[in-house]
Amino acid sequence: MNIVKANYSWLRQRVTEVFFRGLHASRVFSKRFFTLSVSGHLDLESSFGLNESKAIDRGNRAPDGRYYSKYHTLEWAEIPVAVKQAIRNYDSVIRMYLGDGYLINDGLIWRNYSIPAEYRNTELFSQHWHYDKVVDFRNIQLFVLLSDVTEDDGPFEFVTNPDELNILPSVLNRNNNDIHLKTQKLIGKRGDTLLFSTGSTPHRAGIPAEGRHRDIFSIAFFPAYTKIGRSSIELLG
Ligand SMILES: O=C(O)CCC(=O)C(=O)O
Ligand SMILES: [Fe+2]
Repeated sequence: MNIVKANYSWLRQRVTEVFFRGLHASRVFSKRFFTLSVSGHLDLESSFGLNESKAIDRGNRAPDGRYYSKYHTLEWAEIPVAVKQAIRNYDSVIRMYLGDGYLINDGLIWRNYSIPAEYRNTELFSQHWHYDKVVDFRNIQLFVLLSDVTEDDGPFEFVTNPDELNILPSVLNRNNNDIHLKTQKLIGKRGDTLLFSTGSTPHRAGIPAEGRHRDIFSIAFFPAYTKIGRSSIELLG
C-alpha cells in the first residue's frame, strides 16, 4: 500500500513539474526578443583608451566630406584583464541568452564627435533609434566607458522596458522618429559598464555638445551559428 502511495505522490509531483515547465517554456518561446541591461563597474589600467594613430573613419560620411566618428579594433590579447574578468563573471548570463559556445568578436574603441546642427538628422554614427540587426536580433555587447560621460558628452541611450514580443517598425527602419518611451542613458565614470542586448533593445548614440567627444569600448557576443568571432570556450577556458 505504501508503495502505491509513494508512486502516486511521485506521479503527482512529476505531472505538476512537467506542466509548469511546459508553461514556462511556451512563455519563453513566445518572447521573440530577449532583453538585457546589467550595469557594473571595472577598474581600467590608466593607459587603456583610444589609440589615435590606429583609429580610422567610422559611420557615414557627412555632406561636408567629414566623418564624425573614428574607431579601431582590439584583438583578444589587447583586451584589459579587468574586461576579460567581467566577461567571465557574465559568462553564465551570456550563455543563457546566446547558448553554449557563444562567440566573442574583436574589441572596439570608438570616439564620437559633435555633429553640426545641419547634419543631425543624417545618420552619421548610429544616432537614430535602431536595433543592431546583424545575422538576426540575437547579439549582446559589453560597453565600458573610457572617460567620464555626462549629458553633454553624447551618452548611449536605450529603452528601459522594451517590448519583448514586437519589433518597432520605425526603429527597424532607423527613420529617426521619436519613440515616446521611457529611456535611460549610459552616463557615468570611466570604467562603468553595461551588458546590453544590442540586437533586441532600441538604442542610439547621443550627440556630444559642440567641442566635446565621447570615447567608449565595446565587445560583442554572438550565437555560435553566426560564425562571428571566436569561441568563448577557447578564449575564456
Ligand atoms: O555610440 C553609441 O553610443 C552607440 C553606437 C551604436 O549603437 C552602434 O554603433 O550600433
Ligand atoms: Fe547600435
